[in-house]
Amino acid sequence: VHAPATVTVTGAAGQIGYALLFRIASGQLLGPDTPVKLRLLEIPQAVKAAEGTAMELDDCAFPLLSGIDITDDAGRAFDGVNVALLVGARPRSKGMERGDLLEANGGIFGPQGAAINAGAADDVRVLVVGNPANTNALIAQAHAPDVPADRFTAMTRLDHNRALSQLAAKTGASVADISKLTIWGNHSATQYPDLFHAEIAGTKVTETLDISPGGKDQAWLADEFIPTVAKRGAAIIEARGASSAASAANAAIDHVHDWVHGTPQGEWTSAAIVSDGSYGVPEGLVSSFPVVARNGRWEVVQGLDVNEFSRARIDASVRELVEERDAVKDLGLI
Ligand code: NAX
Repeated sequence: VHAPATVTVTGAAGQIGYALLFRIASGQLLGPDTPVKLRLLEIPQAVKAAEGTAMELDDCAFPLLSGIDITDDAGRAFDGVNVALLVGARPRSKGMERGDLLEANGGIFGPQGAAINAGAADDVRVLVVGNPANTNALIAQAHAPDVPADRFTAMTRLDHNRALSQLAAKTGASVADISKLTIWGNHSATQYPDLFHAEIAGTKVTETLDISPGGKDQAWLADEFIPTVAKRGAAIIEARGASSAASAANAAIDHVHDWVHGTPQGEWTSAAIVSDGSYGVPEGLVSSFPVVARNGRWEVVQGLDVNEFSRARIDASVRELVEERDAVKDLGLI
């Protein structure tokens, strides 16, 4: 059994927090050998609700849960943190312009990045879930100059899992047999779920589905698969009357678990990480790539052939990230 790890969850009283905390405390985030100390960060008005969730966590008597602290102070929340899950964010309200949204979130993710810089453990890993996730991660990272930039990531794993599920439904395959699918770019409607390298039980999807230009399945790819994955969040809200929560929590667990324990041999996944310039994505942007985790670090899968269809879509999503970065720069948030 390892020493306890400190896991901080922001927005802990929210609906993703409610789906996430019990899974962390039961050992699904870091594995059965790592006890967990939870830190719940909330805004003052929601501290009481977080206390209620903590009472339920107590009542589960999880053997691996070695303590819960609840606070509205970022400095306390991130002191000694090993894994930081930044879930709480400022949602877009009616009539809010993009600049206002970015500014409101800059006021959250800037100070949280600074608190991570000041107090986090040397091995800290940060996953930003709160939207706009990629740019919120960029803002936090910019405020943490002493933390290696590659410790800041944003979540596109839910998009990845949604794409797996849609491809499985189309082909009748099991999700477990699908590999090498990629989400590129921003966690937004411009994201590009790429099937051109995907395999089902080791056979290229392009041998089963004719998704090449002019091919019989190209319309399905462009008009069904891609928009269904990209707009799945809106479809969930429409059906459930609330946004994705359990599936988002599940994706956060998958992301951190793979980051710490490694991705399976011969497979890859998707995560938004700080670009090193790979695939023409400007250095420093937090953009989604095909990635493997090795020795506790994300590495971009290199050498993939990017066709014209993919190039145009990757570029469009990256352009949106550049615009968001330029906007937060102009606002003085980075
Ligand atoms: P909720 O509104 O249920 O919960 C958010 C919680 O964050 C609230 O309890 C609020 O008090 C808290 N909060 C706000 N500001 C805070 C701050 N400065 N410090 C600490 N806590 C703060 O939202 P929920 O459904 O849990 O979603 C959380 C975030 O995840 C949203 O930004 C949402 O857009 C985003 N999502 C991201 C996804 C992704 O794939 N990257 C998918 C799911 C989800 O939509």
